[in-house]
Amino acid sequence: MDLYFSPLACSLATRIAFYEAGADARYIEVDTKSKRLRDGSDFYPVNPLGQVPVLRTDEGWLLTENTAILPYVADAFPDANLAPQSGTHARAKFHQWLGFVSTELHKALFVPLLDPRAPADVHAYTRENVEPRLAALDRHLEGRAFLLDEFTVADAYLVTVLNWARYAGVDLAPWPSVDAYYARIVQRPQVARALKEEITLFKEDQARRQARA
Ligand SMILES: N[C@@H](CCC(=O)N[C@@H](CS)C(=O)NCC(=O)O)C(=O)O
Repeated sequence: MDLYFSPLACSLATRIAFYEAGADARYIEVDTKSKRLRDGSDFYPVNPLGQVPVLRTDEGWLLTENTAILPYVADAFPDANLAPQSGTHARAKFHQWLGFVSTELHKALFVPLLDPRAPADVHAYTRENVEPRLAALDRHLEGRAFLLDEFTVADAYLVTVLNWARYAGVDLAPWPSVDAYYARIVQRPQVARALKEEITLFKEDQARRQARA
């Protein structure tokens, strides 16, 4: 499979999923600002929205949306146990948390907080929404190691999103269970490996931008 990704973007969750599964994949870097791949080719034919992640499956079809890609990867490697494979309740809870991370954290909080083009009142409004969402997450994570009973791709997505907190000026300390969860999950060997590699790629990308400026 091919993963179109951008360093430290939400596509990191799928890289973590592949690493946790011990699966081979091809990683194709996208500059989401210029909408070009590293070889200069146009990314819009791959995703008309110009967003990562995009997964090209082994059959050659393209899949977008974290909430579709992550369960797809989990289902493709069932031995890795990255999603509940049966049980209406367990599957529903899995999708509940994927939806929460995607809509309540990723899109509702971090996209506006990280976007320098967002007006100051949008930033102020968004900051008001940080507390109730992280407080709800904190209550859920109290006494738990993962979002569900075991590590799933929902955790891969959550750690990816929480990793943006420092860049968004959000201190996780007021939510001790969230803070401890993040500190713990980044130490998982495959999460640490994925993060380390993408931090290097992110820095290289920044250096290229500065050299062009
Ligand atoms: N709805 C998509 C959104 C993905 C998304 O927000 N990707 C960001 C990176 S985290 C992106 O590519 N941003 C560039 C842009 O929107 O132009 C999903 O959940 O997968």
